[in-house]
Amino acid sequence: MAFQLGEHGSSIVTAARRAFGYRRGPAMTRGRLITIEGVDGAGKSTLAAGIVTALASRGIEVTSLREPGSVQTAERIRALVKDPGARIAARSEALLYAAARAQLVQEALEPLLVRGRLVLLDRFVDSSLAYQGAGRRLGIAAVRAVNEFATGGLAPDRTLLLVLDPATARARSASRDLPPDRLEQGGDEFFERIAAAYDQLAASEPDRFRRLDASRRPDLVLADALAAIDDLL
Ligand code: ATM
Repeated sequence: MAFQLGEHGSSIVTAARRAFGYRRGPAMTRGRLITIEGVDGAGKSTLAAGIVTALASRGIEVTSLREPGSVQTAERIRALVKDPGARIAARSEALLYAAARAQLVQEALEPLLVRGRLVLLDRFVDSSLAYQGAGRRLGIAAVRAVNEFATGGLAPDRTLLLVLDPATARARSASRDLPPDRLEQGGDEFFERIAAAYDQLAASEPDRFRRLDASRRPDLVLADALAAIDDLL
């Protein structure tokens, strides 16, 4: 999953910014950014892999990335935020996710989008709004402001929200046979607040979000996901 771009990546963005005078990603990007969101255990990784395979069979190339991570600095932050032994305050946690995101935007997302690539991203700003804004009770507006700074305003063209009740999602995660990471140690109410926040975010931006019922078979979820991004391909 690790993804690296050379130093030239950011200079392409800088040159494009100079030429077109843009500040925000979506205003001039030629590529497409599709994000996948949902509580842990909802099937995001399975869906991402399914989309990549399905599009490849149609000759459509897609770059698949994940958050936090995908570039070296962000992968290091990932290891820290997931470490069950780390003592991290809620505000520090929000800033660490935002720092990982800022690095990913500058080092990978902007250069890819400027080059016209289709990018599939497992989690983005909405994860911070749901997990830190609602789950950790930092407030959606405050976390949104931090992320606006981190991303320069880059927003997804489409967001696929995998909807699954938190209890079922937690049961699925537990069956993975891995020890719970630091985030997964949150209680039931933490995950209920996250799921409710995702619902509210989706309702507030119906053009960007597509809700997918993740309680169904993976092939049915995949079929819906492909239909939900078809207009962007
Ligand atoms: P996964 O890649 O396994 O989804 O792990 C990332 C964890 O970080 C996930 N934890 N759980 N449960 C969700 C959490 N997370 C945030 O809390 N905020 C964020 O902004 C992002 C990107 C992830």
